[in-house]
Formats: sequence, C-alpha cells, structure tokens
Amino acid sequence: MKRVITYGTFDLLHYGHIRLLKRAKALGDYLIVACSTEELNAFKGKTSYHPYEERKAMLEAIRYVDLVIPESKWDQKTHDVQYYDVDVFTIGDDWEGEFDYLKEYCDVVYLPRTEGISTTKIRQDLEKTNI
Ligand code: C2G
Repeated sequence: MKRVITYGTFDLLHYGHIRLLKRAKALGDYLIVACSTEELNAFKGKTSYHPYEERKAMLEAIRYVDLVIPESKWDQKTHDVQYYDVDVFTIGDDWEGEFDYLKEYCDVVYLPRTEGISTTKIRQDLEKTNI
C-alpha cells in the first residue's frame, strides 16, 4: 500500500483544495492529511474561519482522504513521514523546494496550484459583495 501525506489549513474548503486532495490520492493508495491547528496557523500568520475540529470533520468527509491528523508543529513532517511509513509527501507548488529535505525519507511531489481560487480570494470577494 502506497501511503501519501499532505499538509494544510484547508479553511473555507474550496475546489482548489479538493483538486489537490484528488491528485494527492492519485499518487498512491492511502492519503493522510495533516490539518493545521490554530497553534500552527498562528505560526504561519494565518487565522482560519473554521476551527480545527470543523476543518478536520470536513476533510474526513472527502472521499480521497483516509486519515486526518493534526499539524501542530512546523517541523513535525520528518517524524510523520517515518511514523506513518509514508512513501510520498505532496503539497501545492506554492511551496516548491521548501520541503526537499524530506527526499531523504520519501518522494516529494509539488502539485500545480489551482488558479483563480483561494481562501483569501473568497474572503475578499465576500467583503466586496457584503454577503
Ligand atoms: N491549494 C491549491 N490550489 C489553491 C489553493 C490551495 O492547490 N487554489 C493547495 C495548497 O498548495 C496546499 C493545500 O491546497 O497544498 C492547502 O492549502 P492551504 O490550506 O492554503 O495550506 P497552506 O497554508 O499552504 O499550508 O506545513 C505546510 C502548511 O501547513 C501548508
């Protein structure tokens, strides 16, 4: 069984996230998603609309996702890759090169981001339309 892992906040879940998860799953047979906690979001300078438990529950409802774990520390990836016996680490190519150090433990694949959608864009568009 080929095991894949990816990391992210996945706030205001949108089709860019879903497309990423679909392609991540296609890299193997079992997809683990490490979902950023509020603690990690603070480290990334992000605040999420949905708290961790709600983002975790939404991710668990997605057909491509087999397991959701918390991402509470920026440097937990090396541990996770070994602990979960991961074959492939993948993430969007906005992070190109950032996680090449994991190549010592597994394949590292950067997937093209989906253009035209982001959590930030959703927030900005909603503010403009006063929904
Ligand atoms: N993504 C995408 N296309 C978009 C938006 C996001 O492919 N239009 C991808 C990102 O590249 C990432 C995943 O969806 O792989 C989750 O995106 P975010 O929630 O923004 O995650 P990020 O803040 O980049 O967190 O330790 C790594 C970090 O936790 C990554």
